[in-house]
Amino acid sequence: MLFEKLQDFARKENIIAGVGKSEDFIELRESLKGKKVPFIDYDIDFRTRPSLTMENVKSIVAIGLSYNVKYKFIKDGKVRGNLSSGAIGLDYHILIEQKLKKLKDELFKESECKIFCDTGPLSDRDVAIRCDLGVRGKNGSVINKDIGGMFFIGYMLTDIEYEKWQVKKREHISCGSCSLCLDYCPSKAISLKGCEYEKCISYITQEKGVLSKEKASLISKQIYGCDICQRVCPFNKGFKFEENELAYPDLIELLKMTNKEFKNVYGNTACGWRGKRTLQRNALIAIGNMKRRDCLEVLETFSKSEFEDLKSASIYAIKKIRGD
Ligand code: B12
Ligand code: SF4
Ligand code: SF4
Repeated sequence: MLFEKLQDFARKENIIAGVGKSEDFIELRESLKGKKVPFIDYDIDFRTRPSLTMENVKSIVAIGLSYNVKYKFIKDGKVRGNLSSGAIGLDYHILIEQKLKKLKDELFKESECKIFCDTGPLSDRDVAIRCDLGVRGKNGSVINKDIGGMFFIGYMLTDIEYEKWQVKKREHISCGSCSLCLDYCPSKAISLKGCEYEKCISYITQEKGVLSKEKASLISKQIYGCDICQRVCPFNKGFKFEENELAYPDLIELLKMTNKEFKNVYGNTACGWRGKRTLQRNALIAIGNMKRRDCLEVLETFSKSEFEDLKSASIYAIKKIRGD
């Protein structure tokens, strides 16, 4: 009954939802040993033992929120970069938290729950797989038969006994002999062993500081994130098509933004947290990679910047345009 109510809620809210046991993720311990994971500070025990985060946890509820939208390119002569689809619109951390809070209020108000998305201790993908949302694809993403792999994951540790849910398992698909994501990843960051984050364009666009020439060249005109291994996936062909100017940000405008203007435009998106400087560094590099000679004046100004990352990115861009 409870599980049916959860599925009704999911349909109404346009998400997918599932439930899993809260036992330790023993299988994850080996693969996390000695592995550095960016943006995550928890130790292996916290990452694999839900009971360390919530003492009386009895089951986990996970949800998936699709961001499979393709944005129409704007041809207006402006110098435009690319943002990952997941970075457009209201930050998914906020959206997922809203959904999970609503779910708790509607279905199990009296229960004890702890809500997480992205920044929590457990591995969200492993939680999602445990909760039967999907299976791991070769691009690393959890892939669901109905909505593909372009969805964000959130979860809730609860004190509801797993047996009480009366879970019904869903059907899954698998990659089979497909290897499109491995073939198309520009930096060969993914392999059958997983993702080497230092090589991943998504990570490079978020990494702070001066980027090497090789990394700068790899990011092409990406300002934040990378969708390539998702876009080529046959399971993600059911995208929506929409218009949103922020999907292809005007790079000159981004470079001229004050802190206040940046906060207004990017503050509530999933890429705002990395700060103006990192996105501006990527914008300078993207201008160079697009060889936009008409932007040399702006690049010259930034080449005198007091910030090493912006200075180095503009010098890279100038050299790229001049063919040095
Ligand atoms: C750090 C991080 C990153 C880093 C490192 C990515 C990585 N692969 O670890 C960077 C910045 C590169 C990144 C990029 C992206 N991320 Co990210 N990221 C995270 C974060 C915060 C932690 C991930 C983590 O713990 N990694 C370490 C270990 C556990 O993961 P792993 O490398 O996959 O290790 C496993 C594999 O090796 C696996 N394995 C075993 N056998 C096999 C076999 C095969 C075939 C494969 C492929 C793997 C495999 O075993 C290991 C343990 O499970 C999570 C949120 C969270 N708190 O969990 C989001 C998260 C994984 N990211 C997410 C997203 C959407 C992305 C991007 C698509 C964003 C973008 N468009 O730019 C890209 C995709 C890159 C990719 N191909 O994975 C989503 C994934 C949603 C989904 N449906 O799967 C998450 C869950 C955030 C969320 N809450 O929605 N991310
Ligand atoms: S996000 Fe981009 S760089 Fe990272 S693994 Fe996928 S295709 Fe490769
Ligand atoms: S592109 Fe092919 S191999 Fe990669 S995740 Fe999708 S189905 Fe699997």
